[in-house]
This record gives sequence, structure tokens and C-alpha cells, in this order.
Amino acid sequence: MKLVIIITQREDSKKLGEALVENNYQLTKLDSSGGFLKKKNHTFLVGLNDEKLDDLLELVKSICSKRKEVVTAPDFGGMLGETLITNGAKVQEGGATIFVTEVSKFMKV
Ligand code: 2BA
Repeated sequence: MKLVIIITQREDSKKLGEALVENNYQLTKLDSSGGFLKKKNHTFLVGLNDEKLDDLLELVKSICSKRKEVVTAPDFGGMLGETLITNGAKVQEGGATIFVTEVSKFMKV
């Protein structure tokens, strides 16, 4: 069994949550925010049997928007999310960050 942790942008999370339910995945959705940009995002916890993992990853890929480069390089610095950037910055945004972890024990009591 696996526990998949999916961190996604808020823009994608409604659609992803609905698609997960439609496809019979069990999930928990958490409000979260990035440590670097401090933008609000959502984190999904999905517990599933190993044979469903590839289908889940395909589903996430098909829904979460593509990563794109965000450039903020004002000479005078500025805010990126809630972070003050003094020398300009280029970061990748979008898509989803996914961790796949092995579950050693699963129980509901
Ligand atoms: P944030 O921490 O707000 O990061 C937003 C984007 O800023 C990241 O996009 C990355 O392109 C850039 N970034 C993050 N930390 C950086 C640093 N120390 N120096 C330079 N650039 C940095 P993503 O990689 O797509 O990550 C999106 C969100 O996924 C992150 O938001 C965070 O909430 C989560 N995340 C990403 N990697 C993670 C990890 N290894 N562990 C836990 N959460 C992670």
C-alpha cells in the first residue's frame, strides 16, 4: 500500500479533488501553503493499493497545470507572493509536487 502526498496550486485543486472522488480514490484534502513563496496551496493525502498508483499519477498529470517559469527581476526588488525579493528571482510554478511513500501499516479503528 502507498500513501501519496500531492501538493497542488489552489487553481487546480477543486478539479483534482472532484476527479479523485469520481475515480473512487479515498482522500484527505488539507489547506497548506508553500514555505518559500508563502502562497496558499492544497495538499492531498491519498491512500491506495499499489496497482492503482500509476493511474493516480496519470490523473494528477492530466489535471494539474504545467510548470512554468515565473520571473521577477525588478531592479528595485519587490514582492513575490508574500516574500520580499531584493535581487530578483526566477522560480518554477504550477504542476504538482508528489511524494509516494510506502505504508507499513494501515488500520481504521
Ligand atoms: P513554495 O515553497 O512556496 O515554493 C514555490 C516555488 O519556489 C517552488 O515551486 C520552487 O520553484 C521555488 N522554490 C522553493 N524553495 C526555493 C528555494 N529555497 N530557493 C529557490 N527557489 C525555491 P515547486 O517546486 O513547484 O513547489 C511548489 C510547492 O510545493 C512549494 O511551495 C511547497 O509548498 C511544495 N514543495 C515543493 N518541494 C517540496 C519539498 N521538497 N518538501 C515539501 N514541500 C515541497
